[in-house]
Amino acid sequence: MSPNSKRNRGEQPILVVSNRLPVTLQRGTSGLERRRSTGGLVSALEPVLSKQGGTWVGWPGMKLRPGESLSESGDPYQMRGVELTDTEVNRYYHGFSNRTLWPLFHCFPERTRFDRRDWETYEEVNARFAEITAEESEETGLIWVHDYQLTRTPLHLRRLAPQARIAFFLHIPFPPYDVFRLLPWARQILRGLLAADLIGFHVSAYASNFLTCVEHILAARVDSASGLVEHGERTVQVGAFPLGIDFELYDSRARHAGPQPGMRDQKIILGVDRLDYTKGIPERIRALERLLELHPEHREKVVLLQLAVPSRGQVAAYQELKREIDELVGRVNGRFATATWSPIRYLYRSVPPEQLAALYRDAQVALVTPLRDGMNLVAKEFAACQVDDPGVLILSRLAGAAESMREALLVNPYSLDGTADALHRALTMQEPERRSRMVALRGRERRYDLNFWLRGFLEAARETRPKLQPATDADFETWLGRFLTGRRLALFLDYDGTVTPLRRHPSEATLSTEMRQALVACAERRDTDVTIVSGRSLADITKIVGISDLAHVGNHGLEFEGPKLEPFRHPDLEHYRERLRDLTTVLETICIPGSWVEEKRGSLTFHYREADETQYESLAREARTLIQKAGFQARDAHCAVEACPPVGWDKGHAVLHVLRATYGPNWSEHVRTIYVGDDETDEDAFHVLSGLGITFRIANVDVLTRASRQLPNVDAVHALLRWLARRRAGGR
Ligand code: GDG
Repeated sequence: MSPNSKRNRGEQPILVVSNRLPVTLQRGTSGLERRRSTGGLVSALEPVLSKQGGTWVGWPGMKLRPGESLSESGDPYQMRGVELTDTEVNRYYHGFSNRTLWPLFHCFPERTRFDRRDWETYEEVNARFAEITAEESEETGLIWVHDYQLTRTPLHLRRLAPQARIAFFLHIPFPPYDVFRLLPWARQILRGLLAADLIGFHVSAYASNFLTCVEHILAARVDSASGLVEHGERTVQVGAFPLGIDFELYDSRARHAGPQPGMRDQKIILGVDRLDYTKGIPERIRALERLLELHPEHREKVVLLQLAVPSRGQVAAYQELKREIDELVGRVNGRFATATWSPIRYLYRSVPPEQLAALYRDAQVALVTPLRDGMNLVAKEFAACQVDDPGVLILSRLAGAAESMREALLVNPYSLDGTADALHRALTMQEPERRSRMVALRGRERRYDLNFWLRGFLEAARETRPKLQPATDADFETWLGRFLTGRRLALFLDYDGTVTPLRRHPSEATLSTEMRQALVACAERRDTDVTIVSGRSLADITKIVGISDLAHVGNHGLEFEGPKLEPFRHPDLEHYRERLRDLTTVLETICIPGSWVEEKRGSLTFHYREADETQYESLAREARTLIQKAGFQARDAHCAVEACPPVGWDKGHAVLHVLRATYGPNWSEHVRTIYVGDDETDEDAFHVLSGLGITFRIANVDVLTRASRQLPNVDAVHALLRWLARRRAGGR
């Protein structure tokens, strides 16, 4: 059977990207062995791809030798491996994924390690996942990236495939703002995710945490009610899509599995987990101990059967946890065991799916008490397998599953007495109450199963999404109203790309009538001074704007003049003007059709906007090299490289100089500053003004800006200027 042959008619193949493939490879005595990977993500996605076909990109767990293949004939979908070196496994997987993001996202900051090298490797590996995915993405309607190991992959994918439909699903919690902001790379993670079109979480609380973080950390515009985020010119949809299980599969396995030896003699309290400190296994054992102390009548009658699947054994915290559990099991068994009974049976391994279904079916109680869990599928699988005499589910309030499984006995896993009480209640609960609860739990899991989740998510991912309404006066009032009250305003605006869209040739970038009116209206206010800050020459920018009330800064700050300013020319300008002529001649030698040199009497720009796109990278590289060789500073701009004199003077210095020259050295006490720009060179001004003013970057999705906020385009700048022109009178 060829890959994809099992695909249901009408369903498009999907491209799933996750850290692990559904099989893990091992080289044994008989050659390459494939083992099914364990864990919630594989449990969720394996049935989907098996049914629908497609490709799964992920790490197979080891390096393949020439001639060895991941796939076997009969596989219902294709697999594409991403190979990792030992150092990468250590830094990207054990390091940043499992020592940084996993504990932090589960709200264990004290267990979280922050290491720059781990972060750098995480970034490199995420980029590699994107490259390999992009190679596979040609015939795919949707690229679906999964989980915390790959939060940067959507951004790298967006660079490689700008038009692709990209969705992301997080399988673990998204933490509250106060926890998430501890991460030194918080902004990068948010930007990585926002390159997707749709971002899904298990429950609405995580989606809402994410939106709060985006609002506070990126200062992006968010519509919380509809889950929309403005990110550059794109609108990103964020939502809750609670994962379900393949209910019928578990139900049928439970009906067909044979009896489990030794399960009928005692009441079984079942725990099933990967061995992970988030799962609350030690707390669970202590709660059992408390039960046996408080209710001796349960001694010799109940057994806690705890399955713990080995997980992340290379991370020290997991090794310590294993030791802790071994000791606890020994201590509690030693304390209560009799010649014929021990209260805890502990299995440190995984069991086959059929046996697991039988255990779920025959257990009287499922004790699911994670300290924090994205969703928790064990709780759902238990309900699906309860086909005989109904048992009772005890579920931690801190699992995502608790948001919907309200008929379970909900507990705080940190409260040993609370959990012991719930255990006693479950063990003594009469059949009518057990059945009433289990019927409701099963009914919901049957309705909201894996298919329901999949359909809902895929529909949302493929839908044409609404755009967030453009920023309104109410938005500007919220961001700037109090900041401006009673103060004079110094407003700085970049020109190209800020008050006028970028054109093919700089000479075409003229001011629209509306923008001109808005600028004039701002400048006419007695409490506002407007300065245009441009990379063009002073003569050029003054001429092209042509509004006499404004101040103008040219050549990235090297020269300026204005109604309240002494004209300024940087003392080294003349010297560099000479040398620029030579640089122009040199750069002209690499010009191909569609690229040209613009000399600006102080700096110059090498443009390549109209050249063949495949030449962009090499042109920029060559230009940078020649500019640096000539002793100038090279800076990337939109389809251009700028050559600036290396005089330690930029737009930031110029803005500070203008502010001091106009309002005196104590200007920051009585003048408010707003700076709006779209370019790398504007970042110097954002840097200088951080904390002193409010800065806006007209952003595309790729940039990591120092600006306080982002605006999507020139239209939004126009709306801002109109609001500034009409706002209530300020200072003086
Ligand atoms: C992450 C999130 C979220 C366990 N032992 C055996 C076995 N398992 C299977 C279970 C279940 C899966 O592993 C565990 O899933 P969980 O959801 O409980 O937890 P995580 O692995 O931490 O999963 C979690 C999930 O992703 C999905 O989004 O719910 O919150 O942390 O399916 O059955 N399977 C077999 N033998 C075992 O011994 N066959």
